[in-house]
Amino acid sequence: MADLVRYEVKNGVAVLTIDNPPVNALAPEVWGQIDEAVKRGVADPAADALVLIGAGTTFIAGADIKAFELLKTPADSMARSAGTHALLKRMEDASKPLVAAIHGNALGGGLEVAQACHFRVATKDARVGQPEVMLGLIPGAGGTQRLPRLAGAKMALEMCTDGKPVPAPKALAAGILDHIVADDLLSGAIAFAKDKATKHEIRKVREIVIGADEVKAGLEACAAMRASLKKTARGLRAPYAVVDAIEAGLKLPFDEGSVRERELFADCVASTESKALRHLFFAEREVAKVPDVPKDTPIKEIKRAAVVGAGTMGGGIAMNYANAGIPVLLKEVDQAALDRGIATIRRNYDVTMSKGKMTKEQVEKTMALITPTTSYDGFDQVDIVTEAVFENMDLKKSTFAELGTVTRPDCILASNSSTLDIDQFAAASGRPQQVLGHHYFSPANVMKLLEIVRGRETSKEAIATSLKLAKKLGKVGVVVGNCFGFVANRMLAYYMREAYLLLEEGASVEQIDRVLTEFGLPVGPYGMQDIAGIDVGARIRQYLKSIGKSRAEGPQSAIPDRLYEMGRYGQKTGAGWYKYDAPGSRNRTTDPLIEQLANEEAKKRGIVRRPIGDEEIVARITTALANEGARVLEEKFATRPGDIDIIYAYGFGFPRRSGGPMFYADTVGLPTVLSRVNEYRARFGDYWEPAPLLEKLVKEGRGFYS
Ligand code: 3H9
Repeated sequence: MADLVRYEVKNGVAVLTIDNPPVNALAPEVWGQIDEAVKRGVADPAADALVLIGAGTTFIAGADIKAFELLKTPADSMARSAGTHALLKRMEDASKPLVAAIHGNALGGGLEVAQACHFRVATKDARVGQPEVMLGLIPGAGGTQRLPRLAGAKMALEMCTDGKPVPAPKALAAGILDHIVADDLLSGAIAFAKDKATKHEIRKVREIVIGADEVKAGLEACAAMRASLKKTARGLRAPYAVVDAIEAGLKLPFDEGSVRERELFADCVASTESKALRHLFFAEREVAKVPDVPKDTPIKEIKRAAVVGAGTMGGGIAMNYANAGIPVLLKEVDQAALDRGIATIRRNYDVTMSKGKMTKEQVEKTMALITPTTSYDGFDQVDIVTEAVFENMDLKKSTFAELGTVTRPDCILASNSSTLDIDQFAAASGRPQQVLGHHYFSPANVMKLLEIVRGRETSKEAIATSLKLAKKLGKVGVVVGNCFGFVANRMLAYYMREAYLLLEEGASVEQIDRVLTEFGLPVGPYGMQDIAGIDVGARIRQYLKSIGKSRAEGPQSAIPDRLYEMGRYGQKTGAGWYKYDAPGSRNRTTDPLIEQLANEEAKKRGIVRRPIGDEEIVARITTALANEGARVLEEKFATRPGDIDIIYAYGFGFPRRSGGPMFYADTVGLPTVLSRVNEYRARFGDYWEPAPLLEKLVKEGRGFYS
C-alpha cells in the first residue's frame, strides 16, 4: 500500500506526515495509516510527543468525498462512522501529547482529526472549517460533539451551518487553535509538542465539561438558529441536522451524542440533497477540463483589458476586471452614455460600501482602475477586449471589424453576446483565432457564471486563457459551443416557452412564479423577465424573425411581444408581467391585464383555459429543460451533462439541492422524463419530440450520469 502517512522522528518528536495529494483527503486507507502511525509514535521510545502535519499545500481538506458513494445504506454509514469515531478516540487516548500542525486548510474531517489531537497549532494564514453542509452533510467524525466543547455551541452552530472557513487568528481567539506559529510550521509544532511533553500536558476535547449555563445558552442558540434557518435554508435538510446533532451533544454524554451524530450523518449522506451537492462539487471542478485543450496549453497573461459599451452589462464586466486588480478601459460612443455608465458603477460600489463589504479607500482604488473613454486610444495596449454593445448583429460585426484594426494581433476579442453567432464576429474581426464569446450573466459583477463560447476557429490558447481569467475574476467558466443562445439561453428558451404556454392554458403568472420559487429557484420566470427587461427578449425575437427563425421549437406566445408594444419592459418601466409602485421599484402587485391578455391569446389559439396543478408546472418546465439539454449534449454544444448543471446552478440559480436540470432528470428517472415528453407530444403536438439521446439512454437503462 502506498505510504500515505510517513513516519519519522525529529528532535525527539514523532512526525506523522499525511501525503495524499492534492489535498490530503481522508481516503479510507489514510484513516488506517494515521491510526497505525499514532500507535507507532506512542510505542516509540525515541519519541516524547507526536506531531500530525500535511505534506504539500494543505493539512487535510476533509473526508474523501468520492468515498461517500460507497455508503449505499444507512447501515453502511453507521458502521463506517462507528469505526471512525472509535479511531478518533484511540488517537485522543494517546499517552503522549499529540499536536496537529495546520497549514492551508483543515476542513471537515480534517478539522475533526485535528480536534481529536490534544493541541492544534497553525500558520497565520491557515483556515479551519466544517463545510460539510455545503455537501448536504453534517460533520460526521465527531465535529458536532467536539467543536461546541472547544469553541462554544454558538460558534459551532455558525461554522457548521454556514460552512465558511474561519481564518487562523479568529480560530485562535475562539479556542479552536492553541497557538499560531510565526515561522516554520514543523519546527514550531515540534517545539510546542516538546514543551507539552515536558509539562506532561494532554487535553482531550471530549472530556471538556460543558457547564449548565453553557448548556442553557447553547440550547437557546440552537432554537435561534432553527428560526433563522427558516429564512436562509429553505428546502434544505442538512443545516437542520447540524442543529439537531449539536443539540444532542449539549443534552447527552459524549458517546451518546456521537451516536446521534452518526444517525443524522447516515440520513444525510443517503439524501438526494447531499448526492446533488456532491455532484455539483465535482462537476464544478470538471468544467475546467476541456478534452481537447491540454493542461499545458500556453496561457496569455491578462495585464490590461478594455470593454466596449458601458451599459448595464459592460459596466458590470468592467467592475469584474477592476475588482480583480486589472486596469480596464471602458468605451462608449458619447460622453453622456459614458457618464451614465460610470454613475451606475459608482452607485453599485456605494451599495457595496454601505453593506460594509468595501471601504471608501478600496472603492476609490478600484474605481481608479476603470478609465472611461470615448475613443479607441490605448486599445493597442490591452490584452483582451470584451464587446458589450447592444444585441444587434450588424452593430456587433462593425465593432469587431474596428477592434480588429485598433488592437494588437495577439489581443483576445470576446463578445458578451447572449445569443448571436460568434463566427460572424470572428470573420468581421479578420482574426478569428482570437475571437470567442464571454457570456456574462446579469448582474455581471455578481453572477458567477461565464459561458466561454468557442467559435469555429477559436484557438486553444484563447480558451485556456479565458478559463484562467474566469477564475481570476471570481467566475466559474464553462466552455460551450456556438449555437443560438449557446447552452444557457438555448435551454432557457424552452423553459420560457413552457412558462408562457402554461399561462395561456390557465395558470397565472403568480402561480408559476410561486411554484418555481418553491422548487428552489431564486426568482420565477416572470419575475426574472421583469428584472432582465422584456425589451431584451423582444429585440432578439425581432432579429430572429428577420432571419426566419424562432428561439424554440413549437408555438410561441404572443403575450411578451404585446407587453413590449405597450412599453411594459418590466421593473425599469414600472410595469411588465407585474405592476410596480414606480419605475425601478421592486414592489410588485398582480396586474389583471395579464389575465385578460392570456384569455385573448388562449381564445385565438382555441385553448380552453383550465386549472393547472403545481406538479404539472414543475414537470413541464423541468422536462423541457432536460429534453433540450439532451439535444445540446448530443449535438456536442456542451461537453458533459455536469457542464449544463453548473451553467444552470450559477447562471440561473437552479436549486443546488436538486443538482441542476440534468441531475434532477436522473433523480426523476429518465423513463419518467421520456414518458412525459411522449405524453406532452400526444397532448400538445410534435414540437414535443423526444431528443434521440434521451430515447437511447432509456433504451439502454441508463441516466445522464450512468
Ligand atoms: C467531510 O469531511 C465529512 C467529515 O465530517 C467526515 C465524515 C466521516 N475529497 O478545489 P480544488 C479534489 S466532507 C476528494 O480544485 P483548490 C478536487 O476534486 C468533506 N477530492 O483546489 C480536485 O480534484 P481534480 C469536507 C477532493 O485549491 C482537487 O482536489 N471538506 C476533496 O481550489 C483540487 O481541488 C470539504 O468540503 C475531498 N474532500 O481548493 C472541502 N477536496 O484536480 C472540499 C478537494 O481531480 N474541498 N478534492 O479536479 C475544497 O473546498 C477545496 O478543494 C479546497 C482547495 C479549498 C480544499
